[in-house]
Amino acid sequence: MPKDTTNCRILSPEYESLEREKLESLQGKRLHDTVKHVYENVPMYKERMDALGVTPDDIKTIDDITKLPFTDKPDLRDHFPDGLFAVPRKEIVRVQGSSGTTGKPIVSGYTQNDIDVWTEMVARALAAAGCTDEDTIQITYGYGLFTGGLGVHQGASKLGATVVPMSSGNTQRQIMMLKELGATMMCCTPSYATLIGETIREMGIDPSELKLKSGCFGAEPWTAEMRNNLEGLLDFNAFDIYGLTEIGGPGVAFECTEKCGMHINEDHVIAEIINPETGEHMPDSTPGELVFTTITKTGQPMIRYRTHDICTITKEKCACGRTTARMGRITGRSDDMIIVRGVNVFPSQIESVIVQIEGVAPHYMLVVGRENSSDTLEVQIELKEDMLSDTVSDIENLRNKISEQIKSVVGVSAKVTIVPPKTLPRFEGKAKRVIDNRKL
Ligand code: DLL
Repeated sequence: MPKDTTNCRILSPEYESLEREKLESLQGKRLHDTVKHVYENVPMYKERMDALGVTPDDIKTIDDITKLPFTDKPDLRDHFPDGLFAVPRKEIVRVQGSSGTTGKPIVSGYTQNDIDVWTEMVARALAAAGCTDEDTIQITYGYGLFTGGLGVHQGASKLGATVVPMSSGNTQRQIMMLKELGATMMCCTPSYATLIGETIREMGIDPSELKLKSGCFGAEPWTAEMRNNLEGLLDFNAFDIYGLTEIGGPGVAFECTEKCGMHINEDHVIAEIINPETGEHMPDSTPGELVFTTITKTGQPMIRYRTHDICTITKEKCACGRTTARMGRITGRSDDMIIVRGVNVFPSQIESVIVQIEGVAPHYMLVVGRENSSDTLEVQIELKEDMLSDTVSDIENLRNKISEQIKSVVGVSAKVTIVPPKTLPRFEGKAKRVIDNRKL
């Protein structure tokens, strides 16, 4: 552990260190209340529960959760934008979002209660990383619909820290502010933190000239090696933080100083690990798909929401004193989503762009890589045979058009490469349209 961790603390021991039996009984009660709330207010849940012959009164303990139907990203898309709101629109005080599967964003509506719950979850994560009112925290997650910037901002403000709301980008300026304002904490994606660390070294700045002691990094998968590298670059403590828009944003789970898994805020969510093929529960510490049910949200509660993130969960007590279950690093996805520079990208979004463009065939391949600690995305697309006679400038125009459309629909810039007809692989079974060379 490279830096002082004396301020790292358990913010709400009454929940974070609650005896498991009491915690699970609290979860059961909150689950019942949430199920009753969505049954009475969200037609989709009522229809699905009626179809299964389940009523809110059948849900009394956490073990009853398996009686409930799963939800998934397409449900959010099909009910976009507010079909899953469980309260009148006037009670929704915020909407946050992330990219969906076909260009429509995934949005989540928050009541003031939901913002307070989320703020508490992030505050616990930051407190576990040592944040107090003595700290200055530079927030380099994007602000906007993405939950990273505002989410961490709220949590840091609750702890009374001095917030520097930089948002992402402009690395030189980030570094200048880190130095001048003397931030003791920094929060962003791990790949951007690495880029900042490398740039600092290239500029000849010694990390001891900065005051950084720790940071919470997440929104994309990273490895133990990436953490070691980052901690070495900036001589500080790098903690993992996990979350997703649908469940609340960052802070759903977070690391403590033991750095052996992320504590799930179980008084606010119930986590399950299922076999993605059968939907059945997997034993403790066995990898499977993570599923969340929110049990304190009122605006847009989610019941058995399939994250498609693959990881393990253990309920063994942690040496830090918290009793909450811990999830391991995300090791993969049970769908084809990839995260490029912090943006969730689905091959189907790119496909939806390609099929609308004349001159190219609906065959494509996404190649993801990493250069200078930043993700790269190349989209290879086949030219149609009847376009072969076109001039170089026609093809260049086509390439630019596709590139612009991808940027506007998906939200990331990609290098578009037009390849000759019939050169990309064809698939007999499930198409494999992503080559990820990042070795995450
Ligand atoms: O990425 C929320 C967030 C912001 C988390 C800032 C942490 C820090 P979405 O844009 O909805 O929300 O993307 C959620 O990102 O299902 C995972 O696949 C991935 N993800 C998030 N945190 C981690 C992490 C935010 N620590 C999706 N490790 C999730 C690995 C992560 N993957």
